[in-house]
Amino acid sequence: MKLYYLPGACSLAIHIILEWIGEPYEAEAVTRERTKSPEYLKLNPAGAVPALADGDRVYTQNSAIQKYLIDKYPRANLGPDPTREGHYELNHWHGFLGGDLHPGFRPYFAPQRFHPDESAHQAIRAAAFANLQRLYGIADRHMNGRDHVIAGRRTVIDAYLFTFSSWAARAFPNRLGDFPHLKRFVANLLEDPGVVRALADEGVSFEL
Ligand SMILES: N[C@@H](CCC(=O)N[C@@H](CS)C(=O)NCC(=O)O)C(=O)O
Repeated sequence: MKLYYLPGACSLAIHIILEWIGEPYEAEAVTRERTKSPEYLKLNPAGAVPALADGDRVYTQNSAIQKYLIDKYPRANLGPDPTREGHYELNHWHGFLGGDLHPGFRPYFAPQRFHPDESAHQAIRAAAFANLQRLYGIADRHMNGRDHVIAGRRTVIDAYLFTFSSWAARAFPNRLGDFPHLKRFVANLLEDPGVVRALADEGVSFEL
């Protein structure tokens, strides 16, 4: 099994999950340029990470890879509670993190993709920042009094929320200072051996 990742990108979630599973795997760093090469586009036509090659198949899309790993390694117990409510919670957080929060960063990191005129970029970034603050506020209130996002134990969603929280810690002027519950959650995971290994492997570090 081989993970293709960009250091510190959303693929970090899969890297952490593979560490938590504890089975042998390879992880190969790619550059943004390489994700657009003909060779890589055969792996993932969307030209993005994460991509996970397993046997003769390649799995893409973060939430789909997470579900694949939950099913492939049931003993790692990284899935939701096996109830209707548990599956709802998993889908809810995949939607919130993958559908709301992740795309919320695009205008913040790359305003030039939204307007060619440089004079518009500051306003685009400010609007994106306000939206991200709102979304992190929702996640922060959810983490009040919780050590894990769902199920009262470690699941794939912890790795996913950790990954996007690391982006806030690295990119926001006040890091995670406005989000005390998220900050505690991230601080706890920074002590987790699997998280430590995945971050070190990717050469990523950040302060809270
Ligand atoms: N919907 C995809 C999004 C993947 C995605 O946007 N990956 C980013 C890194 S976080 C990427 O590879 N970007 C390449 C680029 O922007 O050129 C998923 O959830 O896996």
